[in-house]
Amino acid sequence: MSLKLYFAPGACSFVPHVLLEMSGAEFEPTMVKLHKGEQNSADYQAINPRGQVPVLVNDGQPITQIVAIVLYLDHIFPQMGFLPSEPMARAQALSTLAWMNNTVHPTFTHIFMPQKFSDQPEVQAALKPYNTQLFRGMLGELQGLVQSAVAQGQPWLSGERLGPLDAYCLTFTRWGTLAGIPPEAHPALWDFVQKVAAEPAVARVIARERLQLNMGAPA
Ligand SMILES: N[C@@H](CCC(=O)N[C@@H](CS)C(=O)NCC(=O)O)C(=O)O
Repeated sequence: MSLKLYFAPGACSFVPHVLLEMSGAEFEPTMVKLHKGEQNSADYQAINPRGQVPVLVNDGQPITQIVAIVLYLDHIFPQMGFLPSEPMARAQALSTLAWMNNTVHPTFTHIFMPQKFSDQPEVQAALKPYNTQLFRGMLGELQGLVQSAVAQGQPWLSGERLGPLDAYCLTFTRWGTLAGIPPEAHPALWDFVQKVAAEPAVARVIARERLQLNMGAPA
């Protein structure tokens, strides 16, 4: 096994980055500078023609898309319990992961990269505030998931083990601060994210990616 992860600091690639770090396996974290357009270079497009992170490469074979990468990591590191094994709990965790990836994540993309959705400046300008409101509502939904996990005595979103939902939750909350949604808007979510960030493997990834959790606060 030879694992390599293409990631960008603070991007959604944080999710597989955390899982790989938790696994204790050797892997090569390889940074892609999205702000410099490295994802559009011929070399990177040969790895992922869609020009996005994350890409996990194992023994020279690339896997794109967070959902596929998470399922693969869950399969090759079964001892980690990244996803629950009980069928209903597993389906619920995958349902939340799919929602995060196909709804919450693209909503933020409308705020951060509106040029991907319209070539008209006035439409782009309108997309930002509208999607910020939607994203704020989704952070509220995430806070509801955190609160119901706590009410059920679950330490993490999918049960007893820290996993992809928790890492994605941290990423979205951090992105929210970048979009002007302060931590105080969702105090229970913010408390939870701090707990996720304090886990040793997560803390190592935060340090490697040099992340500040609250992007609205002075550095
Ligand atoms: N559905 C994709 C989303 C990947 C994605 O949106 N990646 C962003 C970073 S969070 C990216 O690489 N953006 C660079 C670009 O689109 O130019 C996945 O699950 O991997």
